[in-house]
Amino acid sequence: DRPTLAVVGATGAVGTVMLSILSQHADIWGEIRLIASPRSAGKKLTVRGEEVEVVALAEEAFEGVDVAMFDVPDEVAAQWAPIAAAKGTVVVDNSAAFRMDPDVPLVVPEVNPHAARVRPRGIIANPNCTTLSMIVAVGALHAEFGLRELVVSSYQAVSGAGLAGVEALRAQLKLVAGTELGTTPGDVRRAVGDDTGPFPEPIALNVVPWAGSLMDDGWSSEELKVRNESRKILDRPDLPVSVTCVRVPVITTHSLTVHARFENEVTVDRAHEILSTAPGVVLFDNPGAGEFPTPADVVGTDPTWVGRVRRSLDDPTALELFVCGDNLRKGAALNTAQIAELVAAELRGNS
Ligand code: 2RA
Repeated sequence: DRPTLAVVGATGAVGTVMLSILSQHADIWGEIRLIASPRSAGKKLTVRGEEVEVVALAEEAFEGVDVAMFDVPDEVAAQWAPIAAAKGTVVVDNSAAFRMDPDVPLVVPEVNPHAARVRPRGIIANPNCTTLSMIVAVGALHAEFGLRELVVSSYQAVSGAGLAGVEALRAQLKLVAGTELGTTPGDVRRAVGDDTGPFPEPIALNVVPWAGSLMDDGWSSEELKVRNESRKILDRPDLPVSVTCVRVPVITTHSLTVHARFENEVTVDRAHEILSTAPGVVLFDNPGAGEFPTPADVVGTDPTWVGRVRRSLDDPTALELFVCGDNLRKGAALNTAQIAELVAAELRGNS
């Protein structure tokens, strides 16, 4: 008997990618049940080439469900994941509600698959898309060289802020297209108007050094997530991690620059060997030929792409990298699906 899967939040930006991934992956699921807010109940969505009617989020919706993938706001996950888990469903949750709970593993199948088996609350958390866009590459280097410190800057796509982020960029691009804007202070802001969508500043023709909400001492919630989640996934609770998160006018695919310092001296040749053989990583690093990853080419693909690998000029134990990952695929839906597939394999093994 193949396990039953539920997709909770099937109609959102990540949910849509989730359904296409489920249609592309080996068909390991029996029933796939689609669950969303009562507002979306009754809608029909296509998965595995079949139309499936969305049912409303309710306790009964989890009846007979073996694994449920959640992509809903934090407060909805905080309320409903324990309800599903109490019914015996293993929940794979893509919100921030449980990521730092010591009784909830935070899993990236290429880095710490073993952690998925120990889940006292019946919940497994999926990391934030910014952490996920770099951690597969960083994890592979850590396994060989042993990390001592990470310094990271992100260049985050607007779809990280959901469909509202995509709509805001598209609307703003229309307002500035074909103009000479971007040459005097405030001209872009005046053209875009006061409604900048989910971003605190215009995002067209601009970069915005902010993602998430304000935390202590000027840090953003997104920056603290990348720090805390990287430490948990790599099982290095004291790892020094410093992060600056920046939003850029890209629809989908987060990029990051990474300064990674290791225990001993490193070489670019060895880093290239590791990255070119690590599962889930593509090394694309030949700047002389103009070859490095950019969101325009990476969007829609599964792997973490790495380029611009250099040894730090002033520190032979450190590497500089440029990393790109599709924030809706590996950054969200794909990693969630991979975790669900790990659980399915485990349930099959136990039955
Ligand atoms: C963002 N990482 O890009 C966030 C979404 N989880 O805004």
